[in-house]
Amino acid sequence: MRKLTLLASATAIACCGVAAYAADSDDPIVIPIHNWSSQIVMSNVVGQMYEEMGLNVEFVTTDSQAVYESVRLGDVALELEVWEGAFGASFREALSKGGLHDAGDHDAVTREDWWYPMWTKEACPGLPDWEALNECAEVFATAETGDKGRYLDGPVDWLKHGQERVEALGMDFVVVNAGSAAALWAEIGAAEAEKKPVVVFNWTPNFAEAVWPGEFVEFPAWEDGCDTDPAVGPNPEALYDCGNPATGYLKKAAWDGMEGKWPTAYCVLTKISFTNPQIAEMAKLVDTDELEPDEAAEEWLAANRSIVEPWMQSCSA
Ligand code: TMO
Repeated sequence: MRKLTLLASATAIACCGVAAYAADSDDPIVIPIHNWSSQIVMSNVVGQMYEEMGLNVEFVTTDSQAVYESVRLGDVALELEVWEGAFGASFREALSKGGLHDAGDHDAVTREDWWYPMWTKEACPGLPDWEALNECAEVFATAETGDKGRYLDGPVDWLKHGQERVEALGMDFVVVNAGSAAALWAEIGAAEAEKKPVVVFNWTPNFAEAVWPGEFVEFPAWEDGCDTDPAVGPNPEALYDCGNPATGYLKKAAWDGMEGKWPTAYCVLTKISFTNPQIAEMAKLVDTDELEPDEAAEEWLAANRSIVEPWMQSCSA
């Protein structure tokens, strides 16, 4: 009955009839939620799409690295934002163990790295070059970091290896991990009034690019193996002596059992492909407009029916 009611009320997919989704299990599709806004909103968007299709959905908050083990074991059904820079290594490791697979790329091109708001360049004109940044280390010094510069890295579970990079490249910086994404935005916001130079972890697509013009620091370019083979990168004895990929992927991942258990939901997952502006907008609805993630998802979906309906319809026949 629940499926019938929900489908009848979902005018957008009235074309497709109830039988279209009957093959999917009634068990909840468990969708993992992490600690940055676009991923939380995107997960709610897709959860709401599944609910429109009459499927049951459950959200669980999980660690953003451990989740690949959870997908592999089928404890969660999928992951909607596999960022190459932060999660490529955990994703590849889980792939090699088996149980999850690559469910396709989003259209979005991603970058995650050391970043500064543009006013920082006045104090350190050689930016964005990393060696110029290092020569300016003292302009980023705080009481906490002595004569070294402060770099505010992301929360520890994003595993950015900031400390390893500082050591591998011999930089005069102290790496401090933010407790949350919100702490990164607070650091930039607090520096803004006096145009204080700051360097923090940031990424794109994100809401921040519309609020604070800025640039990524240019480190030695990423090469495959920089995180596994010391010979890769400028320091022959160290890992992590490269920047993150400057044109990284954003993938979806699925539990191998998802297709058999929820064939329609799986089909929709493979069609989903969000763009940079769409993902930045998802983050903005929470980080700038201060909506709750489920409300942000409702608003995003209402404004983007023409994007999502074809994905749902193409899986209903
Ligand atoms: C994984 N993140 C987008 C926060 O860098």
